[in-house]
Amino acid sequence: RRGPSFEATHELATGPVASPPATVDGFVREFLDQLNFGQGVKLSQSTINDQYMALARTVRSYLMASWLETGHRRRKEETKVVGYLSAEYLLGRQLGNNLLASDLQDIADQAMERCGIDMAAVRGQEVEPGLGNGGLGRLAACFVDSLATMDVACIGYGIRYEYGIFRQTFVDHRQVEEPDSWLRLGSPWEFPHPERAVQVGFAGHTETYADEQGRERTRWAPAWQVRGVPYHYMVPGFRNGVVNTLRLWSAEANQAFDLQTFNRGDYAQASRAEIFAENISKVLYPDDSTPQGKELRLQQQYFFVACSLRDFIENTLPRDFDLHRLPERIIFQLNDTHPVIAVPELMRILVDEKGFDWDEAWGITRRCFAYTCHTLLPEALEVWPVELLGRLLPRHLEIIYRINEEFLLEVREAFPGDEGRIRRMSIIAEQPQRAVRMAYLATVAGAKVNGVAELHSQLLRDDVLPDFNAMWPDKFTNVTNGITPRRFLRLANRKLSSLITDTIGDGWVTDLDRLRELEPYANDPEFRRRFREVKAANKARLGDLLQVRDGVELRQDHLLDVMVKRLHEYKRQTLKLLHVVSVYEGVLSGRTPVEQVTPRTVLFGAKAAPGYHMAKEIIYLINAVAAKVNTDPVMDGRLQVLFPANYNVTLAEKVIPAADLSEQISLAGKEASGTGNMKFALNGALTIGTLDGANVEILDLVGEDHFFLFGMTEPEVEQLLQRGYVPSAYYDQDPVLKATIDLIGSGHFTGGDPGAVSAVLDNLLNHDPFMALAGFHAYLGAQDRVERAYADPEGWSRSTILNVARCGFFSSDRSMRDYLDRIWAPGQA
Ligand code: TH1
Repeated sequence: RRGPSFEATHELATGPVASPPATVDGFVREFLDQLNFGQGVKLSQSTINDQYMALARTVRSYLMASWLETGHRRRKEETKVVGYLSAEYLLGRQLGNNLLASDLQDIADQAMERCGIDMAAVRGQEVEPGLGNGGLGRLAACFVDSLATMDVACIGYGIRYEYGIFRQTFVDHRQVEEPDSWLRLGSPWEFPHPERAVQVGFAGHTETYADEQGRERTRWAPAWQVRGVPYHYMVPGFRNGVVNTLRLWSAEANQAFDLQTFNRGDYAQASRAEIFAENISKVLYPDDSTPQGKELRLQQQYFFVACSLRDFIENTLPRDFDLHRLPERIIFQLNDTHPVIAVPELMRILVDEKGFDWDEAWGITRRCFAYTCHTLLPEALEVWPVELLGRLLPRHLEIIYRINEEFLLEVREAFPGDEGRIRRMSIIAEQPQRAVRMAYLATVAGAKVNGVAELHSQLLRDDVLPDFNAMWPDKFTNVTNGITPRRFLRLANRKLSSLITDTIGDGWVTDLDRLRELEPYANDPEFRRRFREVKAANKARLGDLLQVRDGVELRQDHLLDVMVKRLHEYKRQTLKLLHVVSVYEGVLSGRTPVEQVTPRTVLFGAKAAPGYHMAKEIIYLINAVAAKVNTDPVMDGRLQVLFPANYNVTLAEKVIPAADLSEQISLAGKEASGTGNMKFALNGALTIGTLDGANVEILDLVGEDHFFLFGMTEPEVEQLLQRGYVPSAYYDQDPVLKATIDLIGSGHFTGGDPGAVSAVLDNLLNHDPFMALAGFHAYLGAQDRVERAYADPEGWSRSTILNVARCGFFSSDRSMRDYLDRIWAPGQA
């Protein structure tokens, strides 16, 4: 039914593989084939899930020719490949993106209509693969999208978690986590390749022996092994015939179960090995920016990295490839420290398995890796106790020791007699326990080290790795993060996309700097009116969704003020909440006449790491405040707080295009970059924000008349810390702050129980590590400026248009160009 068979076509592989015709007829035929022969049902009996599965497989079959062609071309090309190593990929739904990339949106809509199928319901059937926590995982997904669109050879390597980020619900205002069984109804986008499985060893011991030439060699005898099975995902470029590959590894037992034990009747024991092995890729650790040193997490890290290196060296490079030339063919980009164990793994492969000299192997390894650091929080820099690493990966620990020894010799040579520096720079920390500092290992091994925004890269040089910067200043560079305009503008905001395309053409989708051409239209009243119409339509769409999804009403006449991101103290959701309560308290106490309150809906979205107690208390408090404020007649409905549960990529795509105000209010020096900030600005929201992360660059580009800046600079934060920060002093001196906190402390929001909020309030008044109280006054001032600006719709529209026009820089295509120029192919690009 497909013409030439797959095998025959693939073998010939001289021209394009036949795709189904890109017409409504062709699409309907392929879809019905998939429904009948793939899913095994007739249209009349099919469920929504059948229809979703068949539609997904239909879209797949349109992309298949390009995928095969791209793979074939890459094998011939002999170019350098980017091996993106990331423990997280927060992909979001695939159907819409793949329809967009293959330009089949309209055809699919018409085809489904012809089949009498509700396309919106079918789209709603997809469970997004939530294989990441937040910004770091989403960044990886944006990067692979951009590389495909730019036709750069890239393999994304990661873990196929059976359970992604937990599903959040609220019970009595508190977060409850439920497992995310995203694979339950089938996963039509993945291609398992058990024939490409690789073995990964763990634990055991090392031994030395003499090879044929009498050289002393080391080998590792692992105590146990698991099988890594790759699952391939298509990463289509935007309408360019390119489809790259994301290769995610799933852990399986080598032997399903022990038949003898099973026959003896000990069923639990018989399947123990299987369960043990499969645990490795069972679930994503739900911690964002604060790793916890759990053994299973190290197993996950080594597992996917060992699979990936093996896969690239043995199965992707041509047979008999001379590994001396490895750096010509691969650059492994380390997405934070999670994959850094790849460094000793490559050394082990080269030295122990391939018989390379140490120096030779090290010369190669240092050119095969580059390291991206995504944080500044000291508690977020991964360290692995020597005891644990030595037990799980004994050979890797030996290799790390030797890397460290030779590195410290280098330091001694560069800075003779400076023993303090040597202790500071050692890859092995001695206190509080002996542990491997993964960021240092990555910095020593990496050809380049980059931060993710200008400010962050500077602080990385000055505060986190100053000794390394002194030694190798040229190693350090910046690449400011970006977001893919395909998903976050073209797909998520079709109305704004059409308006932009009607005005300046559609080149912006792959060349986002072209948005500059919108600047003159900021002065065009008709364009501004259409821009406002788009925002209103997006708000209505979000209202419809929230009605169905959460049973809440989104007031269409309100300023929509949005704070969506992981729940973290440094991001300061509490500061936003203090603002909300202060508005309410003002009315309650009679200080503010209610008619003077700008009608506003504050929308939060945030998951807390399940073990992060304070974050969960803050979630409780937000929900408690919402319940009161939303229903207290004194507010006359002018202040609403919404907190839809389970914020994820799918919800983001609806929330962001509807937002008026974007909250980016972390304490300066704490948010490495942020990427939500970019998504909002590009969708026509104005930012209220601090001089932190990429906010600094957004402000530079849009100009301070179109950005609500407030708060301390990073050096001012440091100075205040030096002087001694006393949060209670702000409480004592600012009557509005005092009244706000007292209202919370009175139990007003918690059924008269002050104890229910004491953890959050005690922390604020006595510690406040992220200086929410110090920021309160300036933040309220900035919110006043927001309200004055919002009262002038023409001025507001003008600013939002200028935000869109001036933020083309934040395309992840630009980030990828910067990686190519500064890290992956300097001098070549
Ligand atoms: C985030 C940063 O917090 C954020 O500022 C940045 O925009 C994003 O990465 C992308 O660069 C991080 N996420 C994690 C997650 C883990 C560990 C460290 C970080 S930093 C698990």
